[in-house]
Amino acid sequence: MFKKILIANRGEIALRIIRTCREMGVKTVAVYSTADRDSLHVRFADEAVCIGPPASRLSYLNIQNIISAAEVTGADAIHPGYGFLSENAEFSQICADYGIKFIGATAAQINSMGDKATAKATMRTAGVPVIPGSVGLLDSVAQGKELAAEMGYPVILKATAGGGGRGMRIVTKEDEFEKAWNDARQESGAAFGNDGLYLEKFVEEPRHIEIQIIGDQFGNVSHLSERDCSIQRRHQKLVEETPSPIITPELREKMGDAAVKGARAIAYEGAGTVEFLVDKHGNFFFMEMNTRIQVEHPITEEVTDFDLIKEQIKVAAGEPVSGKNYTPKLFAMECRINAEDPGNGFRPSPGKITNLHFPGGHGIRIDSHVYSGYTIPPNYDSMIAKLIVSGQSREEVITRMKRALQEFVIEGIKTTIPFHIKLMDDAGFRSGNFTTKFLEGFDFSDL
Ligand code: MV4
Repeated sequence: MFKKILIANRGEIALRIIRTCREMGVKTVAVYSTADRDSLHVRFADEAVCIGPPASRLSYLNIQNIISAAEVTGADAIHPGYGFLSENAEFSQICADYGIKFIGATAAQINSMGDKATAKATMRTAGVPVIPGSVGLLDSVAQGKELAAEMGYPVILKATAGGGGRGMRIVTKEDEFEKAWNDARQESGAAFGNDGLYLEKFVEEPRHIEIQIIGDQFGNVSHLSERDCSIQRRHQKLVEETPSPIITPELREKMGDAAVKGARAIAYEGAGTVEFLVDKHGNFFFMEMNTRIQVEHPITEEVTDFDLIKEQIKVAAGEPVSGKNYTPKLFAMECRINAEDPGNGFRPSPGKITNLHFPGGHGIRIDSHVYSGYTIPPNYDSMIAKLIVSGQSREEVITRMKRALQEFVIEGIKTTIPFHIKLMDDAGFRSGNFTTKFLEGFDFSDL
């Protein structure tokens, strides 16, 4: 087992990792920017090293400074959390070159899933259902149009370097194809330095359902069932839940097997997520694979009683996974509490928290790094807490979530709490019958 893990992250996930390290008897090193001097991850880690000024590029993305911090403190592993360097192949490789274990995917695995057209081709070859479309990148507008005519409109052009909706264009008829092609190429070239595009049949009103997997160094892969992440606004997830209201035990087994098959095909090591779109007929298609621990991992932990960070650390240290799969024993839901004003286009609302009270009681978990008197810096992600609720049924979870949201006090800044309270009362949400378009029709004006 590792003696000392450096956590190359901040905020709630840095704290989350420190907590598990403590339980495992592993020492921790926090790194922090000058904007985060007063953060809890700095206080709760065994050691802390300042790695630069507030701008992420100069601190949490500064590979040299982070490697130096690991060398100076004698850390034998680095946990990257999510975001920042968690899916950076170069960083994974540099850690390996320095003899520091990167608690995450190898550079080869990150690269193979980071290029979306390649990822899709890999999954297709492995026998995982993929969305009908081009095999690999498109060579020309003409080829794209020909394929689109064959499949029938609407279709969607996607950037191979994309993800999270950037460089993506829906095309509803042939007249629009060329402009969409040019726009998507331009946007992805500017954003990613890679303008490769691939084409898919557009799946209308899908659900976004992902399977949590974990693989070890011996080729074993287990899955831990699904998370339903259909409640998103502009590709930002706001609520996640498990089990999915639309997943039957049969579909769970099929999607779980597909995810495991895909992960085995790349000898995947560590925690990962295989994202699927599920259409209204219950057909599912591979979309992307995330080679990191995700924000919403706690809902899976609550329903499977499995500490995913602990398992990540164990497999990185060379321990095997069981190879058996886990099905939900409970229901769980997470509301992301962001320092944003939901009544004003979710505009960021950084600043000082003048008064804070966390809800409590049975079935409540809060993963957060904030405290009363804490100032949220404007430089980073606006998520300040995750309210994770578990219970015996979806109805119980929603009732408990609403109660917890009403008990939550955060003063001095705007938060997404009023949005979540309204959502918990929404008949469409409560029915469980919604798609990724759900929030497009939501009235935020009275929040
Ligand atoms: C799609 C799609 C429909 N059909 N692909 C959005 C982000 C990126 N990861 C892929 N996305 C989508 N791909 C096909 N062939 C619809 C979306 C999509 C979406 C997916 C999941 C959750 C929310 C979404 C919101 C808009 C579009």
